[in-house]
Amino acid sequence: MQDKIRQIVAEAREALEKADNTAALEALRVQFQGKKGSLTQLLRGMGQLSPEERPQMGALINAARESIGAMIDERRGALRAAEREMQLARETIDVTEPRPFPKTGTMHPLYKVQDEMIDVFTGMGFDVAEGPEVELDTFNFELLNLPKNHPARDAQDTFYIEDNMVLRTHTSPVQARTMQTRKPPFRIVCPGRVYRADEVDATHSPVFHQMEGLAIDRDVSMCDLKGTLDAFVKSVFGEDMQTRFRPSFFPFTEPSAEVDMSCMACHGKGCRVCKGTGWIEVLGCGMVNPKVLDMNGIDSNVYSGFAFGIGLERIAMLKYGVNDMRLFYEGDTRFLEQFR
Ligand code: 2U9
Repeated sequence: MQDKIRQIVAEAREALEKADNTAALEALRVQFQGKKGSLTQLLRGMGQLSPEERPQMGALINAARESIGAMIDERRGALRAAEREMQLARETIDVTEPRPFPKTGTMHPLYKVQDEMIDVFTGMGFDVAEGPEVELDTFNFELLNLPKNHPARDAQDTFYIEDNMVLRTHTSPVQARTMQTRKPPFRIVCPGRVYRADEVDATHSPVFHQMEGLAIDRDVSMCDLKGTLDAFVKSVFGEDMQTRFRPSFFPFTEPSAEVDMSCMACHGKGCRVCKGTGWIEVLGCGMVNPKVLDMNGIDSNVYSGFAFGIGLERIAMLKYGVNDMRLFYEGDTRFLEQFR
């Protein structure tokens, strides 16, 4: 029987060395230590031994059982460590491995221009003011000296929401609202989206962007207007730019003017871009019509002001040499990437 016990322990040692995963190990534990296992069988056979031999054999079987148990524990420890090692190796991530950078968005050219213009005007003491895109007829037209039968109010140009409510056709209502809420002196620029019922082409869109400005104080003159807009053109297009002011007409300003700058393509010599004139039109402006001041609660006997309107698309097209406005709205990344 002693030989049998030694043989079982030797078999167990050999089998355990071959067990290469914890499931195989569990099967061996059952085989050697379970209720039907080889050592249990030996214990059961002890009845055939003499009473003197029994305690000695019992002790030997228990010692064998303990030694197999210790071997199983040791092997389990080793297998678990190996399995953990493999798992760690499998799940390891090399955080230093170089990856292609994910594509990031870019600042849209229109908003780059808008930001730059805001910087220029805030640098000259202007605040930024905003207002609703859905606007009352009163603020969009009436208070800007655009009475009911004025051609600019034509249904062809204006998106009506209700009888007395429109999508603003310019950002001028923001200035009208500001005149009614702020006490002069003040200087504001009003950037934002505006809407006109235009067909889409290279220079028109039913939604476009403007930045209008308004400065109100005592003794504001055409000189202040010219100096401000000349500085704006020089900041955005270059210090060597010249400006000229041509008489024009707007209902909300009197006198009114359109501002040209020297053609950036030919520096005033005359080319295709400026149709041979050497000048490019950039914006409109004027002294605020006294009627408009009074309608909006500012005493035209005490205060005067200048105003201007700039189309952002036009500035961005001239600045970046874009010849079709639709490129700004199509979201083609090949176009947009160029402004990174
Ligand atoms: C108030 C008083 C005066 C705003 C002005 C213009 C001239 C102008 C155009 C430029 C290109 C519109 O986007 S565009 O087509 N605008 O020429 N805008 S003066 O004058 C105001 C506004 C509000 C209360």
